[in-house]
Amino acid sequence: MAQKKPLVIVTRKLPEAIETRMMELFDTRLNLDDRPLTQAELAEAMRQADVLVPTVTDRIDAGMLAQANSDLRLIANFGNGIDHIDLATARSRGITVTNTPGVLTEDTADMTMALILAVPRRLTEGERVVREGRWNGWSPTWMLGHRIWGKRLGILGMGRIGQAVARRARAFGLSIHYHNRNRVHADIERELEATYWESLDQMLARMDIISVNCPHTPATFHLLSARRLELLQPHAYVVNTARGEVIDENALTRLLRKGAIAGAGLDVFEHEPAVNPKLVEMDNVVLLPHMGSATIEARIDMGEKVLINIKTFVDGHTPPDRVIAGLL
Ligand code: 8YV
Repeated sequence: MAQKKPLVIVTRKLPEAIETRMMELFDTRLNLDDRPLTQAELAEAMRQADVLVPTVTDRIDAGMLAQANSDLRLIANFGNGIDHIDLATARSRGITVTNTPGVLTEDTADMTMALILAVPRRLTEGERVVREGRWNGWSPTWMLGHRIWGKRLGILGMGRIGQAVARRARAFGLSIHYHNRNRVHADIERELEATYWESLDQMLARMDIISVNCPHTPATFHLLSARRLELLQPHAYVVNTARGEVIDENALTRLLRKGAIAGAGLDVFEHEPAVNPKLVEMDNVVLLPHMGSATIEARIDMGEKVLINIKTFVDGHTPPDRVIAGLL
């Protein structure tokens, strides 16, 4: 007799090819109008699903996990970061969590590089001038930014994405510095001509541009605290395509306003989708709505990973992207 298909509840609209395959493989409930679930709706999904496919917009804390029915054995996250899921509680309840690493590395690194270029070269500021009809013609001393070539880039988090950023940055003449929980392999350091800083404080005080590329974990929450941000040189720029929570956003805003930091490029925010209104007022800040992995290719690859993780799990095997608490 054919086995009963597991009920998979997907919390957001996914690329159509992924949804179609999901429907073929499992008893699937989609969210076709893409409205984010309320906490009450998410709790209801936890009570019904055998497998939940959430995204970064779903907060799955201990209280939410307590709602799960006993058949919910897998949370197959659509996305790499899993800071919105209480991993320890999930594990204690016997729920496996998977993510989608590797397939959004290059796109996120591209977006990081785009911000590294956009902020010092005043890209969006110039674009606004043209669009708003405020351009009165070329001038030798107007709209001057700062050169990228020859500057020092300090990468905070030298994992897959950090390394992909470093490769791009080298082509733009930046010298690579990094701080990471663990020093990367000597071959990688050599390839990237990267300088390792065991002391984050020491690195921050010496860089021209800082790029945040580490995950948000309890250990990295406000890693760029007010005290650390104050170590930056006044001509330094900060770029973040990782997680807003890694930077104390209020402190960053305050230091940008008083000119203690030259500018920032932010794709992620501490209280997404809310953005500090003071940041919106500033010309030296480029703001993006969490689009680091927003390519159709990445989103399809992420979906494929979700499908593989679910299928291997329901077939009784360890899914390839099982997240192990404490290993992040
Ligand atoms: C995703 C991300 O779009 O994967 C991540 O960690 O930050 C994003 O690029 C999002 O998480 C999807 O859930």
